[in-house]
Amino acid sequence: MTQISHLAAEAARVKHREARRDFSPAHLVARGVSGGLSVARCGAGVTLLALLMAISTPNRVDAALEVNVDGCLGEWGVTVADNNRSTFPAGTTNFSSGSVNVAGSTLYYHLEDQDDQAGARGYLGPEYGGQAYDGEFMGVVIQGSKISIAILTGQRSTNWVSTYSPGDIILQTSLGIFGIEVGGVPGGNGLVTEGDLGITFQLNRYGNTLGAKDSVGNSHANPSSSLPAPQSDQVAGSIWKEPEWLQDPIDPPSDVQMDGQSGTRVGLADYVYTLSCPTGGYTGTQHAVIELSFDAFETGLGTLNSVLWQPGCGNDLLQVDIPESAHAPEPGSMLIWGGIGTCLLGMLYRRRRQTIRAKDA
Ligand SMILES: [Ca+2]
Ligand SMILES: [Ca+2]
Ligand SMILES: [Ca+2]
Ligand SMILES: [Ca+2]
Repeated sequence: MTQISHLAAEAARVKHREARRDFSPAHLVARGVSGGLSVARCGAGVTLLALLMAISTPNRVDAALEVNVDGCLGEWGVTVADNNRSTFPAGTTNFSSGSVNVAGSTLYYHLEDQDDQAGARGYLGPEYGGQAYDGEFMGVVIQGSKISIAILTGQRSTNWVSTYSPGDIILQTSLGIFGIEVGGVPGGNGLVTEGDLGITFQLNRYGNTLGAKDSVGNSHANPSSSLPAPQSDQVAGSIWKEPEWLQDPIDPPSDVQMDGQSGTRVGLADYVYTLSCPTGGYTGTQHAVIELSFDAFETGLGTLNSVLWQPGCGNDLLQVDIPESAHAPEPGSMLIWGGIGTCLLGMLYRRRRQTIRAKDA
């Protein structure tokens, strides 16, 4: 082994050790967390505070896959390309959902990439619509309280207006249904980031888009005058608790767009919806990417159970279900919590004994 490769191997070992979620007292001492030694002797409140901070620091947890919200999906293990040449993370299978490990993190996914060259009659399951409506890939990564979502689709702003109507993202959680405004007015260069215009599409009974209104009240194509524009702060990337939903017009109807009139705004995601990867990579004409991150704790999300997204006409559906095990506390942190409980009981017991002794004296 040469010196350089030896150093590289050692660096890899160190990195591997760092990546492990080790909250054992010995490990905490080694890392200079002051409470480590005190676990055994159940020290003062400061010690407990240090331990609590060590446990609850999100960056310490499963942070291997680093999501960069830029419209490029390389870090997700996805290469976007036209004419059925896109590739997806190793271990995933088309027309399936589940989880795979990408760069050390668990990626929950739904992969359903239909023929990129299919016209309007192309089957998507459950309905038809071809590449313009194809929901191709959804990935979800949970790292501490940070949730990141990636969507690959044929719903792009350069489609004919009549075939463009991206729905909003639905989050099913332990504290109710949340929505994320997708935005994306028809036409233009298709680059949408957080704070850009929100939009509500109006469809006919066949699922074709008649028009839309955006969050500053402008009309696109020919929406009826009765279609309400989304309220001014329902911008792209905004997160809403318990909004009402507009349903798609095709049987069976399902919730697909926030109505733009209800719910409580609880946050703004780091967000992009784009036709190309600006830092090199995809510059084709068949796909668009939605990529976002937000903090579940700050938005009061509770436990995330499922993420759903579909075009406004509901003819294709991406759905990722998050298993309960994704939210289970780490065995290491359970040990610490158990230790803290024992310490607190011990402290109470000692205090009581001291009180009794003081009385006896
Ligand atoms: Ca990215
Ligand atoms: Ca496709
Ligand atoms: Ca699909
Ligand atoms: Ca919307």
